[in-house]
Amino acid sequence: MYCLTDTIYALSSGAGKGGVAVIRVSGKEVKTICRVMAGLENPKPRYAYFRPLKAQDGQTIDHALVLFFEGPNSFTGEDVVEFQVHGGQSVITAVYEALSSFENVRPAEAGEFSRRAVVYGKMDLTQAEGIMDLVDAQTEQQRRQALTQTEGKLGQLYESWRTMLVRNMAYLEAFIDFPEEEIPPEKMAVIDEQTSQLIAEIEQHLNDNERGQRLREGFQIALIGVPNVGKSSLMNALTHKDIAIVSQIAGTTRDVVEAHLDVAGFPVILADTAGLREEAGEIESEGIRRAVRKAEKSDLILYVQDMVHYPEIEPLPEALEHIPTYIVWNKQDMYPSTTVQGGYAVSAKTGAGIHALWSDITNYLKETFAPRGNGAITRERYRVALTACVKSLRSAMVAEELELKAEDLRLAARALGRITGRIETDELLDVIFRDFCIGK
Ligand SMILES: Nc1nc2c(ncn2[C@@H]2O[C@H](COP(=O)(O)OP(=O)(O)O)[C@@H](O)[C@H]2O)c(=O)[nH]1
Ligand SMILES: [Mg+2]
Repeated sequence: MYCLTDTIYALSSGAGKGGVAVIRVSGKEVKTICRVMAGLENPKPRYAYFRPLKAQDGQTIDHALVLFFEGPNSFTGEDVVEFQVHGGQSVITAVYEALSSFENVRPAEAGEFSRRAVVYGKMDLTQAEGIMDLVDAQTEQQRRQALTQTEGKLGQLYESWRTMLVRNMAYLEAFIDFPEEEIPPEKMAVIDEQTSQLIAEIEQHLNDNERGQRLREGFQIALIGVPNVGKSSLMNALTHKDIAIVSQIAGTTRDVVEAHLDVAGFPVILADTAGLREEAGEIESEGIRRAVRKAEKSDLILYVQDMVHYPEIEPLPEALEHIPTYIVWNKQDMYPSTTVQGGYAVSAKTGAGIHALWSDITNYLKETFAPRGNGAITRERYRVALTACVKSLRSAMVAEELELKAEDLRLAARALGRITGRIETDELLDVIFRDFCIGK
C-alpha cells in the first residue's frame, strides 16, 4: 500500500559493492533532508555540493556529493536529491536508516520513481516502459529501440491520434446536447474521413511483423530434425559453447536447451530440441511435443538433415509449415563431393559452412528488423489496445446515431489513452493520484 504524498528513496546505482553508490530521494521532505543531513539551507538546483552527510543525531555517515533538483524540473517532477556516497553496504544502510528516521519517508517500490514521473506528466507510460527496456537492453539494437521509445516518439504518435479523436468526439457531443441544431453534413463527412484514415494508419502500424516485440524479447531460432542428424552438435558449433549434450544414442536431448546470443546487435535465442521421430519412448515423446511447440513459436527454423540422405527430406510437421525454414545439411565432412542445392551444407564437426549460415541468418535479421513506418510496437499490451481502438473506430464508421458514434470515438480514444497513461480528464487523474493513497 503506498501513498504519493510520501517521500521515497532508493539506491539508483546497481546493487553490490561499487566505488560509488547513488541514492535518490524524491518528494516533499527533500528540502528538509537536505537541510538536516547535508547542512544545505537553500540548495542551488543542479549544483554539485561536497558535504559531510549526517544522520539526524549529528553523526557523520560519509562525505557525499549532493545534487538537488527542484520540482518540477526533476526526473519525477517532485523535489529530488541524489547522494553519491562511497559504495560500501554499511554506508548505504546507514544512509537508509537516516532517511527512514524522517516522518513520511520510506523506501521506494519497484518502478515508483518512473510512476511518479508519469503521474506528474514528466513522461508518458511508453517512455517509462522505454526506460525499463533501456535498463534491460542486452544488445545494441535493443538499446536503440528502447532509446527511441524513451524519447517519446511512440507516445506522441498515439497522443496525436487520441487528440484528434477527442476533438471529434467533443464536436459530436456538442450536437447531442443541442438536438435542435443539425450537424453540418460536410463536417460529418470530415469526421468520417478522419476516422477511416486513422483506421488505415493504425492497421498499417499493427502490420509490423511484430518486429518491435521480437527485438525486445529476442528472435527465436529452433533446431529441428530427426535424432542423430547433429542438432546438438550444431548448437555447439553455432554458439561456440558446449551447452548441448552430444551423443551417439538417439534421443539424448529430451528437453529444449536454449542459448541467448548477440548476433550483430540483435538478440537471438537459439533452441536445441529433441529429435522428431515416430516411435519414441514416453519421456522423449514429451520432448518431441515440446520441440514442436517450441518450434511453433519460433521466428526461424533450422531444419537439420543428415547429408547421408541427400537430397531426401521428410516433410516438416504441419504445424510448422508456415514458419520460415532453412534446410541445413549436416556432416558435410563425410560427403565432401556432394554439392547441396536449396540449403546449406555444414559440418558441426569441422565448422565448415557455419560462417555462411550465420551470415545469411544475420541478413535475415537485418531485413526482419529494418525500421519501417512510424515506430515499433514493443509490447503486447500496445497491440491489444490498438486492436481495440480499430474495432471501436470501425463501429463508429457504421453507427447511425450521433450518440453511438460519439461513444465509439470515446472508446477508441480511451484505448489509446491506456497505452500512454492519459485519459480524457487529465485533471481528474491528477486529483486521484495526487491526493489519495492507492489501495485505500
Ligand atoms: N562426422 C560428423 N559427425 C557429426 C557431425 N555432427 C554431429 N555428428 C555426430 O552425430 C551424432 C549425433 O549428434 P547429435 O548432435 O547428438 O545429434 P542430435 O540427435 O540431432 O542432437 C554424434 O555422434 C555426433 O558426433 C558432423 O558434422 N560430422
Ligand atoms: Mg540432441
